Amino acid sequence: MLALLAMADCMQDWPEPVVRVQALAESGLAAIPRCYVKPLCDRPAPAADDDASSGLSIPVVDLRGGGGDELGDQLAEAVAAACRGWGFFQVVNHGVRPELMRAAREAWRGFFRLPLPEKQKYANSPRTYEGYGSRLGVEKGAILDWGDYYFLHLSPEAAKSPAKYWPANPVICKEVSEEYGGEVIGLCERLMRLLSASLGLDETRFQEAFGGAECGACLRANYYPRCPQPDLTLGLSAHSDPGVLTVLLADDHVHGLQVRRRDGHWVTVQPLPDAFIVNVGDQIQILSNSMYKSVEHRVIVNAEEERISLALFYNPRGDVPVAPAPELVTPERPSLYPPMTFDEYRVYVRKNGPKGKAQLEALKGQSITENNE
Ligand SMILES: O=C(O)CCC(=O)C(=O)O
Repeated sequence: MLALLAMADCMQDWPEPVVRVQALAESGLAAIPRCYVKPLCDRPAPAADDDASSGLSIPVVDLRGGGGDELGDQLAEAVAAACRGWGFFQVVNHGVRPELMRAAREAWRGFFRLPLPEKQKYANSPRTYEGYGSRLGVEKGAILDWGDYYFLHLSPEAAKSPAKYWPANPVICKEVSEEYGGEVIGLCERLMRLLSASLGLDETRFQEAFGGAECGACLRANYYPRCPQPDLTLGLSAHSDPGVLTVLLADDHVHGLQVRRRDGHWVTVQPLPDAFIVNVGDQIQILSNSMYKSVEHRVIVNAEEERISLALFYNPRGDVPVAPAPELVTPERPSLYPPMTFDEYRVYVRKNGPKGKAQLEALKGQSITENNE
């Protein structure tokens, strides 16, 4: 606990003055500053070498129906195959209204189009991350990503900071995001039942293990400006998501999300119209004792067009210890992770910023306190 408090303490402020990537991009510079230039091993491959050109793509799961036993079983099987093979899938016929999806994306696009001083009123700090931000992690001298974002908690109510919470403009932003959040949280709850059933567990098992009706949900609107040297940098570095599930609404016409295949190659996702992209987070890897694994993903940028995406992170209740479900632990498959709460895990991950899967791997067989020291 003391280690956790000490860590939270070093996260009061960013280690360097924050520069808005959008302002840099709009200044018309021809070369990106050194602090955005990734080491060679992290730079995106030239488009022609991308696995998208080989026709590979993440699976698509059609959620229509599924109420009856047989259809429900088929759906659970489709989800199991997608989680085992990729940890990423697109969902169609998911029940969230396409007009609401578009309205939410356009409301946030409107926010990023506001003049800089207006956006600066919502500048965030690493203490809660809520608000307008341009970096993840507090490591001094870190190589930064080519993107800005707006982050906020949708639920539970108690997690929200009272000050500067929702941007006042665009006026529609709060209403549309809350409505959108409500529908996507409903989708997450449905996916949780399918995931649970797909591992042969009672369909409420996952939800209960993560805190029942008090699971958390956060929204991050990501904005990736045009970049004069897209081959040298990333919009978002490789990472796995710390929570339970992420439901991503990608840009309607600009690609950018790449998923790391089991063999290490990066595949660019081609979003289907009105689909969501879903991925398994670290908490599912922990609860399933690594039967389902969270998967690294990253974002590439381009010189021609800005890109926007909305990521809804569905998280466990902050104070519930999460550990491998006893039903999934056997003598041949012993428990891989120590129990830890999401509040502890999030501080640990936030301190370091995006680091592929290194952070979760480092926890295997150790306690979070050892790692927080
Ligand atoms: O913008 C994207 O496509 C992905 C965003 C993402 O991975 C995230 O917000 O964690």
